[in-house]
Amino acid sequence: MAEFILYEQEGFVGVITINRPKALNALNSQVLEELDACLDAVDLSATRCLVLTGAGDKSFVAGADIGEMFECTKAEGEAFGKKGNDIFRKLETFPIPVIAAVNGFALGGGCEIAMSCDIRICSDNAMFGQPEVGLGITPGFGGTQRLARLVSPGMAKQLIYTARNIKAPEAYRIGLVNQVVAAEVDEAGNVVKTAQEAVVAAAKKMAAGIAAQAPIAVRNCKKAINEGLQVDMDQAIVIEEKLFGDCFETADQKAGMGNFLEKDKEKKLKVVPFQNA
Ligand code: DAK
Repeated sequence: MAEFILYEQEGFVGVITINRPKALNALNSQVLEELDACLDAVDLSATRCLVLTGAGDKSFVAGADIGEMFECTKAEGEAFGKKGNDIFRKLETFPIPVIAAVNGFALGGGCEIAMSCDIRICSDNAMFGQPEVGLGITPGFGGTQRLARLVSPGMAKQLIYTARNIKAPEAYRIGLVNQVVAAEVDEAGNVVKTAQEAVVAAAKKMAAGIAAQAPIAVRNCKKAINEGLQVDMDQAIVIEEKLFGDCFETADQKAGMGNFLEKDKEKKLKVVPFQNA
């Protein structure tokens, strides 16, 4: 039984919660190991999209655990870095999309784990940053690489060199997040949905929209984008061609195109629902 990771299955969507709110969900070795085990246990035959969030109303993930890192030797620091990097890479290359639902702090390793996800949705009180140089270290969980690819090299360098945290609107403006949502308040001023609830609801809604598409096609899109970005355009387009071709061996392709040709979407979908195989 995991202490710091919760998993809930809602239809085709799996919700993973990093549950260490007393330490603002900081990533220690145990959190990382439990997250790794949780990913390994996801039933990919019944899950089409994941949502990753942090427990509590204050923080997504406030970084790697500074207390645990403080006494690290060079070898221990490298081992901790490898553990994190392997898991972040597992998330990034996970066969199905992963949406980060970010409320509050996403600092250091928190920003880095969010960047390992496919899509980021944050609340309007979210704060992102790579404060590592202020702690005497470089970002260690891929921050130098993913931030530069996700925003721009110049903006990544500015944020990393200055260790400056940015709020949700700026994160949205520079393309670090896909969507910003606010807490919901009724006319009398009562909170209907907290920022955390609102951001998870928005992520689940997007996840359900993804889960309603042909799952093999979605997986192949993720693979094509991820793998294509690592090579030049001539090779990238071949990756796309191969993954496109693979779709023609799926029931989804027959169902999806059949729906269009028969102009009877509802009926056809009931007869031949999108499948995982
Ligand atoms: N680690 C451990 N504990 C943390 C933490 C963290 N990153 N962030 C917060 N906490 C704990 C606090 O110690 C406090 O615990 P108690 O004192 O209650 O026991 C509790 O969470 C609440 O925090 P605060 O009392 O500080 O709450 P505030 O609202 O006053 O401040 C804050 C919130 C987020 C501004 C503040 O907690 C803060 O500045 N936290 C640190 C943020 C940060 O610098 N994050 C980046 C960490 S560095 C590597 C691999 C990876 C990395 C490095 C190397 N290798 C390759 C080896 C990654 C590095 C990082 O992520």
